[in-house]
Amino acid sequence: MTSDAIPAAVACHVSTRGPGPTRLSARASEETLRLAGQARWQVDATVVGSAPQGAVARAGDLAVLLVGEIPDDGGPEAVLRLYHDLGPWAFSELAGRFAAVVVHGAGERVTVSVDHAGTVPLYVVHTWDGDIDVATEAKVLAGLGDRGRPLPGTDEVPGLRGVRRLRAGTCLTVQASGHSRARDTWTVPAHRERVDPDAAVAEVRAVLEEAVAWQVREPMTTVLSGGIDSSAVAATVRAHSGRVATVTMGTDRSDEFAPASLVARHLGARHTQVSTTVDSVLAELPFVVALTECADPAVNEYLLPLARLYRELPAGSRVMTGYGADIPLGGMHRGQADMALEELIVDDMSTFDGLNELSPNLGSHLGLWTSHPYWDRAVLQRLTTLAAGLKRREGIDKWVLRQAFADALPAETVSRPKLGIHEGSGTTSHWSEVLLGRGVAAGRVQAAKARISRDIYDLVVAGGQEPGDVDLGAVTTAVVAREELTG
Ligand code: AMP
Ligand code: PCX
Ligand code: MG
Repeated sequence: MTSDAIPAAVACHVSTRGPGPTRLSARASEETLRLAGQARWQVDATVVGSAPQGAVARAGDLAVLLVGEIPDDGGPEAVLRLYHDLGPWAFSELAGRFAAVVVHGAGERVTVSVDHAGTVPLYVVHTWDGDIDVATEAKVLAGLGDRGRPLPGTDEVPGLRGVRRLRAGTCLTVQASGHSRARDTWTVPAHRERVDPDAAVAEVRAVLEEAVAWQVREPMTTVLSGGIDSSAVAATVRAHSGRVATVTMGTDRSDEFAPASLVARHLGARHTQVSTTVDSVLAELPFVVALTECADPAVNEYLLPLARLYRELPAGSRVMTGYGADIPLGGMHRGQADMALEELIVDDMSTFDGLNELSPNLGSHLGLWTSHPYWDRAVLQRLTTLAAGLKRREGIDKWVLRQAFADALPAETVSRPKLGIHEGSGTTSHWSEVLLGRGVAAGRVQAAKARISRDIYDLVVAGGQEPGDVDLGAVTTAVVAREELTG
């Protein structure tokens, strides 16, 4: 599949064990490339994307593979130039939505890095035999890590022994000989800046404009709920490109069609509505778990409706979302005391890593590329470092964002209270009712969701089962029979 909307590489598996079968979920062109090769140290990469060859740049004894994208149309060549000058510190300079693998010499040294927020996950196995495997999905490394070494800057993946996930904003150099070293390339800002409210409003708008500008690539659709986050993104796309295409999904249980249409009309958007059943949304669970490789039930509940909606979008296109704005802006904490907001934001910003909410895998298995401008590095930096008093002001949540788009959106949209996608689509309440219908006690519904997510994780991530072969009804029956959930 060749499409300008899709990066040259969206997934990879790099190995010093020679080319072998690998089963990445991403759907696009796939090629096996030799990154380095001499005697023992051949390094082969299976690369999936719109132009896998174009994802690799070489110079001297360096080869760089770039998965995802960096600003200014910089490809792997830009990474290579920077790496040439700065070595591993190159990755502190790079903003973007990417994972990168640098192979040194004949492959006896491999450097890997992910972006500031780890939005393109990367998993590593380094065996005691000296083999190195790196992949954008943990499950393709299952079984390789039995003799895996510990690695700095990484966390072990639950259920997959020896498979390690590179932490957000980390660069790791692994030597075949055994020595390895990790460096921070970005850390969640701990400080807050004193910014005049009017200046903050202007800066938030400007920084979001820049983030959208570098990530717009046609064909592109903005997934729109009609809430402030996605409406601000749609307005920014419209301002940048002179046009915007939007899509809203609703179910037989609940929808946000009216507020989304209001925004679409205001922006003159090419707007589509997708109607589906809430049952088909819930049926995405095995796919969502397989793609996020995360068993967190809350995150999976947020992603279910998005995963279902993505199925309706044409392969080869790009999707822009408003996902994640609530994390640095503290938008999920309505009703909590103002004093606590700063602490709640600190908590949310210290727990995102590994949830893989922003992983491109959720779209790339359908041939889509997703981007989330609120988690662009500069936007995230700006939003995080603003004092909480600019985030909840005059009793209004996400005040600074609402103010920033007050002149670009209908007044009703600017003041619309937050409604999470899991609520607006009826996903949360439907799943709860299914479980109550199976006899789960009201106070045990969350526990049941967690157990079901965990069981599915064990099947599709640790167990390597195809998500399409998982019977959610059977998993639910097993969990209800096994756990004490009914009393
Ligand atoms: P939320 O923060 O819960 O509104 O959801 C995260 C993102 O998902 C939003 O910013 C939108 O980009 C997208 N989204 C939420 N609800 C819908 C919907 N009903 N239809 C299409 N996209 C949606
Ligand atoms: N969201 C939030 C993020 C969900 C919380 N994630 C976290 N704490 N890491 C958002 O869009 O910002 C909803 C549905 O609310 C998704
Ligand atoms: Mg919303």
